[in-house]
Amino acid sequence: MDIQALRATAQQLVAPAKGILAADESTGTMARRLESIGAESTEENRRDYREMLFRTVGASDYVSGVILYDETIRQKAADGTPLVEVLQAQGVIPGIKVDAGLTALPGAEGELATQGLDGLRERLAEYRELGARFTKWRALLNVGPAIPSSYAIEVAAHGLARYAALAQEAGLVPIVEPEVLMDGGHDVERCEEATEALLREVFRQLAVQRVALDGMLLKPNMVVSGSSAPNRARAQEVAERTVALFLRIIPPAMPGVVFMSGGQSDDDATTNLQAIAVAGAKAEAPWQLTYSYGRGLQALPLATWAGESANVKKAQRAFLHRCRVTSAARQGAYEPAMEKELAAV
Ligand code: 5MM
Repeated sequence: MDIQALRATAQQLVAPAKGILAADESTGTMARRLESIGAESTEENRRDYREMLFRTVGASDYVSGVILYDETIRQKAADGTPLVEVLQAQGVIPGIKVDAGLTALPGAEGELATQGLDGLRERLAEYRELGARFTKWRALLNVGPAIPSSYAIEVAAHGLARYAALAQEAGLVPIVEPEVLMDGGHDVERCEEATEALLREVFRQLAVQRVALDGMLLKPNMVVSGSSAPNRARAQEVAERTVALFLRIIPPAMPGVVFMSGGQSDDDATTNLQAIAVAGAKAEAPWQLTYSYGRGLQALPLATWAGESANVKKAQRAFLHRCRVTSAARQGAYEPAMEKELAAV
């Protein structure tokens, strides 16, 4: 394992002012996204939409890497250039989602497990050939009155560490994504409790399976209230709980935490990241705190594009705007007044 190379890539991905674009929606998820704007989910439409994002001039000032899906890493832009090369030409690092989605966890009602370990070593080698330099695997825990169970937590952490060890062996930086799902009416304490249990087990398994923490990144949820909770925690509380929890658990050797937006609105994802950046700086957090947003960066450009080629420029301005404000938040420099900038372009 070339740990120097892994460390260099991990550090590049969390470079100052930058973060990651998650564009790794599987075909089913992408179909739902396209349906939401009245567009058909054809291979060409999926390509056109992602090409629009990847060719946004200036976005590479804020986006260090893009997580791709299997279809996208093999796709060519309309002019025949591989999409991977479109990214590389701008100094953006291509990454790839390598889990194969979720399935029911046997014997655990309402709980899920991630699939995709079979044949992973071979798939990783192929993705490296195709240009990927980092990877992502997502484990998901639902929150309910009696869940997550310690069984689901162990299975999730074990899979994440198995994947991470294989990714490092293949020369790819693993992004380890343990998600406590925001869906539900649970309060912020419950999210914190589940996130703590999950992260503790994840770092235990990473150690057992000999993953080099300095050559990986963590993609967690923020500590937030459930999406239908009656009194949702505000940004200040989200930030204080998230940073304090991470300081208790995450070793300083790891270069960065790249948050998901995790179903928050793009406004909330920005405001909470801003508060986290401020709290992290105050606590002298030893890792970079930045973004690996899917919906948090894409909601506005997707709606603006609406499946029409005539809207490409406008949608690119919307994407660039979300990249700018999210980067500002990551630096603790976001102000709500920045939202007016979009109307001015
Ligand atoms: C949790 O979702 C990840 C981050 O995106 P958000 O910022 O929108 O939460 C994202 O990378 C996610 O893992 C993929 O989009 C999931 O795709 P599939 O289709 O596999 O669920």
